[in-house]
Amino acid sequence: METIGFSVPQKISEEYVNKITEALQSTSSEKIPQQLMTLLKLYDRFKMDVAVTGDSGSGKSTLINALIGLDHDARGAAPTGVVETTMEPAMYQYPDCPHVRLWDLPGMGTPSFTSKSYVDTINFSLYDMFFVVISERFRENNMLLIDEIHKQKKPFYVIRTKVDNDLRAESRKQNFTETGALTIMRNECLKYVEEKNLHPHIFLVSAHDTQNYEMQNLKDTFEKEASELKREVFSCFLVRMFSGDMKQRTYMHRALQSGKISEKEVLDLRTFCKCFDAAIGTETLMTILEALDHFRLDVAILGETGSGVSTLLNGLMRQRNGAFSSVLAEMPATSPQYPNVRFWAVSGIENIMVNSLEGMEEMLDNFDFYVLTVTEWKKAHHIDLARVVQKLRKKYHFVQTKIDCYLQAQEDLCCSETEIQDGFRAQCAEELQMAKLENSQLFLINSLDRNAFDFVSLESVLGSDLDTIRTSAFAYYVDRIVRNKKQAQSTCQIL
Ligand SMILES: Nc1nc2c(ncn2[C@@H]2O[C@H](COP(=O)(O)OP(=O)(O)OP(=O)(O)O)[C@@H](O)[C@H]2O)c(=O)[nH]1
Ligand SMILES: [Mg+2]
Repeated sequence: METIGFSVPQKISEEYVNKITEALQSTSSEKIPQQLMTLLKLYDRFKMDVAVTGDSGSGKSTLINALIGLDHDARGAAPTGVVETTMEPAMYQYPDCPHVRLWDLPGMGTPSFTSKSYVDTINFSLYDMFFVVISERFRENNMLLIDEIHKQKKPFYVIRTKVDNDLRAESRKQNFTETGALTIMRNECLKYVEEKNLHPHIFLVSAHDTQNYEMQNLKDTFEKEASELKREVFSCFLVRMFSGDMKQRTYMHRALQSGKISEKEVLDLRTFCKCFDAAIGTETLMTILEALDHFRLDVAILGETGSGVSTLLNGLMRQRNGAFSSVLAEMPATSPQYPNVRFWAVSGIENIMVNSLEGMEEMLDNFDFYVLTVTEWKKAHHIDLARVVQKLRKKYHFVQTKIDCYLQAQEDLCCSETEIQDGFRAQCAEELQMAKLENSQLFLINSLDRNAFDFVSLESVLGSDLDTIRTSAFAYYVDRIVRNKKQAQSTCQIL
C-alpha cells in the first residue's frame, strides 16, 4: 500500500502520555473510551460553587455585584445594606466562566449567625472554593473561617474590601502615601495566613471603585485559574462522593438537592469508578483532566486544487493576506478563537485519491474533524472523501466555496439571489441524501467576505462542534496510547 507519509505531531506532551498510560495500566482497555466519555461529559457540565463568606457587613454582596457587573439597585443584583442583609445563601452566575457559581452567604457574627455556630449552620462542605471577605482589619472570625476551609482542604482567596474607605481615613495622617497604606493592609493579612503556613492569593479591592486597586487583578487571576481550580475541585468531589464514608451520604444528598449532580450522573459515575477501580485517585483524575485541557484537536480543511482550501483557512484564522497557502501544510494554523485546535490545509486531494484510497484513509485518520470544500459540485470527489471519513467514524461538514461566483454565473436566471441559494441547497441536500451522507451540514461561503452568506454560522457551528468532538477524540486517543503501551510491554516480554 502506498502511504502518503504524513502524520500530525503529538496531540499531548510526552509527559502526559507517560502519566496517563501509567495510571490506566491496570484498566481493561475496552472500557476506556466509553467510561472516559461519561466522565468528561460530567466534567464539562460540572459547576464549581464558590462561596463568598466573611463577617456580617464586610461587603460580600457588594463584592458579588462588582464581580458580576451589576449596580446594587439593578435587577438581579445581590441585596446590600448597612444592617444585616443576606439571610439565605443566594446563587449568582459568574459572567465569564459559565461553570462558576458564586454563592452570597449570610455574614458571620450576628445574633442570627453567631460566630460559634456559623460554620455548622452554613455547611461549608457544600462549596468547592471560598472568597474570604475581610474589611477594616483581620479578626478572629476570619481566622476561624480560614481554619475551617483549610481543614476541608479547599482552595480560597483572601479579599480585603472597602480599601477606599480605609485610604480615605488614613489620608488624614501626616506622611500618608497610598502605596504605604496598602502595603500595611496587605502585610496584616499576610502575617496571619503565613503564621498558619498558608499562602492564598490576597487582593485589596474596593467594590465601589472597581477601576482602582486590585479588582481587575482579582478577576483576571480567578478567570485564569478557574479551569485549573475546576479540575482540582471536580477530582476531590468525585473521590469524596465515592469514599464510602457515612458523612458523604449527606453530602451526596445535598449535591443532588442543589442540582450539582443528577441521579443519572451518580449512577454513571458509580459505573465509572467500578471500571477504573483503585487506579482512580485524585491525582490520576487531575492528570486526565489536565491532559484534556492541553489536548490538541486536529481539523483538516480538505479539497481539490483550486477549491479555495487556503483562502477558507485564512478566513477562519482571520488572516487577510493569505498567510496560509500550502498543498499539504507542514505547519498547522491556530487561532485564539479555537484554543488548542490545529487547522491543516489539505489541498489537491484528487491526486492523492487517484493514487491510493487506502493511503488517503491512513492520512485522514490523523485528523479529528473535517471541512470538505467543494467548488464544482458535479466534478468533485467530495462524496468519495466523505465516505472515507464516515468509514473512520468521524464527523465532517461540507463547505461550498466561492458561492459569490456561483451566484454571479446564475445572474441570467429570473430569480432572486435567495431563491437561487435555496434551490442550490435543495439540490445539494438531495445529492447527499442519495449518497446516504445526510448527517453533515452544508455551508455556502465566500471566504473573502466573512460577513456574507453562511460564514458566521460556519464559525459558530465549528466552535460548538469542536468542543463536543474534543471529548470523544480525547477518550479514543487515551484508549489508543494505553493500548500501544500495553502492546509494547508484551512485545518486550516475549523478546
Ligand atoms: N466604601 C465602600 N463601601 C462598601 C464597599 N463594599 C461594601 N460597602 C458598603 O458596606 C455595606 C455592607 O455591604 P454588604 O455588601 O451589604 O455587606 P455584606 O457582607 O453582604 O452584609 P451581610 O449580608 O449583612 O452579611 C454597604 O453599605 C455597602 O455599600 C467598598 O468596597 N467600599
Ligand atoms: Mg450580604
